[in-house]
Parts: sequence; C-alpha cells; structure tokens
Amino acid sequence: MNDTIAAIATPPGRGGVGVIRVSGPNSAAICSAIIGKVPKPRLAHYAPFLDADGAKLDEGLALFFNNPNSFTGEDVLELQGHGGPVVLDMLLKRIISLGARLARAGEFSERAFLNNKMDLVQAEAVAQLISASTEQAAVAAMRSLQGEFSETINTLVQDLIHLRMYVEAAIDFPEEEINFLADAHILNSVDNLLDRIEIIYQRAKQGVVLDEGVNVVIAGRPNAGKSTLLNQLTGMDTAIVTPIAGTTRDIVKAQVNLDGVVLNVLDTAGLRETEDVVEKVGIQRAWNAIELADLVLLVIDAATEKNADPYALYPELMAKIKESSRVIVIQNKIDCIANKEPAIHNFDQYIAVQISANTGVGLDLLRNAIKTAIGLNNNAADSGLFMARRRHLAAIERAQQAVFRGKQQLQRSMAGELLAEELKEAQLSLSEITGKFTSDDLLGKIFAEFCIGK
Ligand SMILES: Nc1nc2c(ncn2[C@@H]2O[C@H](COP(=O)(O)OP(=O)(O)OP(=O)(O)O)[C@@H](O)[C@H]2O)c(=O)[nH]1
Ligand SMILES: [Mg+2]
Repeated sequence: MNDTIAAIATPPGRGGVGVIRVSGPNSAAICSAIIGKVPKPRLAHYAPFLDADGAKLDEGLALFFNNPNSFTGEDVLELQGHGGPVVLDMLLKRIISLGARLARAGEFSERAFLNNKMDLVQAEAVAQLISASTEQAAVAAMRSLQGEFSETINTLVQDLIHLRMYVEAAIDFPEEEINFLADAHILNSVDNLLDRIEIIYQRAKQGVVLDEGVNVVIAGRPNAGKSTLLNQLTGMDTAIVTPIAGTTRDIVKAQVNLDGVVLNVLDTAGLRETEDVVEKVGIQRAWNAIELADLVLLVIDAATEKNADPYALYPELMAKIKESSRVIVIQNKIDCIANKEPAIHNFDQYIAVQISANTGVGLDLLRNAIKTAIGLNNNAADSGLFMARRRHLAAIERAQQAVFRGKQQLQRSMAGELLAEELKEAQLSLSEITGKFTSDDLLGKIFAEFCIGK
C-alpha cells in the first residue's frame, strides 16, 4: 500500500467532464507537478494541467483530500478535466510518469477497506450501487453502504460472543457445569440466535435476488402461448407469435423489471419430438436453459389440457430442474373456455395460475405468483431490504449450521465445550461478512469484481 495508484474514474467514452483519481503518498507531489501547487484540502481549485515541458494538456478542477480525510484514507487527488478519452489518457500518462501506477479494479475501495474507512459489506455495496439496474436495488445498496446490514451482523456477532463467554465461564467450574448448562437461559439464548440468523438469512436472500436478478425460463409444448406470454411481460413485440407450432426455435431473451427485481426471461422452443434439424437444436437449447433456471414458467394450453400437475404432465422437466428452482404452471388461453375467470392456486411444490396471454387477464395474478415464487415478500421489502451477495448468504448459512450443531451438543450431551466451539465457529463465519476475519485470497477475489477507478 505504499505505492500511489491512479485511474480514470469516469466511464469510458466522451462526456462533459472526465475525472482522474489518484491515491497514495505521491498524490501531493503529483499535484504540485501538474498544477504548480497543492490546493487547500477539499476546496476546488481551477488550474491548467501541465505537461513535463510546461505545455497545457487540459484545464479543469483539482481537488485535494489529505489523509485520513478521504475516500481511501490516503492522500487523494482528483483532477476533473474534459471528458474525452484521448485527453484523459494523456493526463493519466503524465500522472503515471510522476510516480503513480495504474490502479487495479476495485483498488480504491480495497484501500478504503484496509484503512478502516468502511467494512467489506459497505465496500461491496459501493460496487452494487454502481451496478444497480433498478431503483429498489440502488436503495438497498445505499442502505448496505450506510451500514445497516453490517450493524445487524455486528450485533449478532456481539451476542454470539456474550453467549460463548457465558458458556465458557461455566466450563471453568466443572462441578457446577451441568447445572449451569441445564439452565433454560442458555437454550433460550441459542434459540433466539437461531431465530435471528434465520431472519437475516431471509432478508439477505432477497438482497441477493435484487443484486443478481432472477433467471426465468418460459417452457412448454409448441403453441401453448409461451411467446405471447413473453410479449405480455415485456409489453412489446419481443418474440414472433404465429399459430404454427414450432415458431420459436432460438432462445429469445428479454429483461423485465418486476417491482424492482430484474427478471432475465428466456422464451424457448416448444418441447416436442421432431425430425426437423433446426428445431431439434432449439429444443436442446430449451432443455439447457431449463436446467439453469431459478424459476420455470410452464405454459399449458388450458383449452385442450385440463390437468395442471407438472409432475404428471412433464416428469422429465421436473426431474431436470435445479432443486432450488421454482415452478409456476400457467394454464393459458382461458378466454377459449366459457365463463372461465383467472385464478391462482398454491400447492406445496408449485403455483398454478390461470390466465389468457392473448387478452392479458390474469397477468396481475401471475406477477404476484412470480413474486411469491422468488421470495420477494412485500413485508420484508417494506421493512427495508439490504443488498447482499451469495458470499454473505453462504456465511450466514455456515453460522446457522454451527449454532444448530451447538444446540444439539447442548441438548444431547450437555457438552458445554463443544457448544462454545460451535458458537466460535458461527462468530468467525459472520465476521467474514464484514471482513473482520477474511483471507487475503477472498479479499482479492471480491475487489477484482469492481470496476477500475472505484
Ligand atoms: N385464444 C388464445 N390464443 C392464444 C393465447 N395465447 C397464445 N395464443 C395463440 O396461440 C398461438 C401460439 O402462440 P405462441 O405464443 O406463438 O405459442 P408458443 O408457445 O410460443 O409456440 P412455439 O413458439 O411454437 O413453441 C398463437 O396463434 C397465439 O395467438 C391465449 O391466451 N388465448
Ligand atoms: Mg414461441
């Protein structure tokens, strides 16, 4: 961390303003060399940006932040010049020649983390805020950035530590240990921790959905109305619709914003036996997509098929989908059935919705069914989603398992030492989330996903 890093912080391309960011011990010297002085910290200073021989490269604003009062906690220089790729490159070269090196992706945020300006969750939230593709995702990322998620985790870690200390105290007095452990207080505390971990897990899970979006695949027999449904969801003529069975062959992709969650929707070729070479390839692609889906919308022509049980209708498909993925059976074309109203039925393993993709009736029910299926519970959304990533979920899950094992040790064998050990394990897993105990390898991976200049 003793070197000085530099990067163009604005996106590639042309814009009114382009910003170059420099961080590290040489920032002040670089600033003096380019504009002839180091301006007062945090005050915009208008100046020409000079080349080595005194020629003007550009002109604009220089902002200097002295450590530790900067984003990274180091001396930081920001040069705001004109937003052209060539002029920014020339300025960056000049900065590099003065003793900075090009920053790696995420390196500014990494330094902010290493200098305790923010924890890992907050640093990741910066990247998520930048990549957010819906308003809800941005709001949730901001919430994580402000530390709400970190605080929840930290409180939980504190309580884990307290309980562990309590249990360890008991171990120190062997003659009283059993009585002590039998005290309902310990079991109640363990149960309370388990409940809270579960709530955090559910909230984080929804945060992951917000961050990553959901892979939705529309599947079913030819002519069931899959492409018509896709067009209803996008509100556009996204896919070709004809009365000819086997119209869709390639996969048609579209993004749909469902109350702030991005659905990556794939419309696929109708599943059937065929000798047509092209259609065969299309159907193979459909199967591949089905295997990767988080949610399968199984479209059935309700005018000709009364059954809606996917296990009876599509055993092969139900066997192929991921264990964690959800299925919504869509009984389509109810406009062809006299006096048929749209409806929704919740079963244990799937939801069935009756709609007409042609007229659009029942689409609101379907949207609700999708929200239920992906766990986007409105109450939790109102109570404040925070942004989370898979790595956070995995850590929460490990903590949950450890506390659960600890509880078993307590109940089965009053094994205080083993309970304490499991509580410690849970504490370490949770601390990984905020970065208190995180290996350098993992840190490297996390920050490598960021963009350059952040
Ligand atoms: N009456 C009625 N017709 C529908 C409905 N949905 C789709 N159709 C018609 O059914 C035919 C097939 O629709 P598509 O959306 O192309 O069906 P698909 O499932 O994509 O078919 P393939 O691409 O061949 O697999 C078209 O003529 C649609 O107009 C509906 O809700 N009611
Ligand atoms: Mg189609």
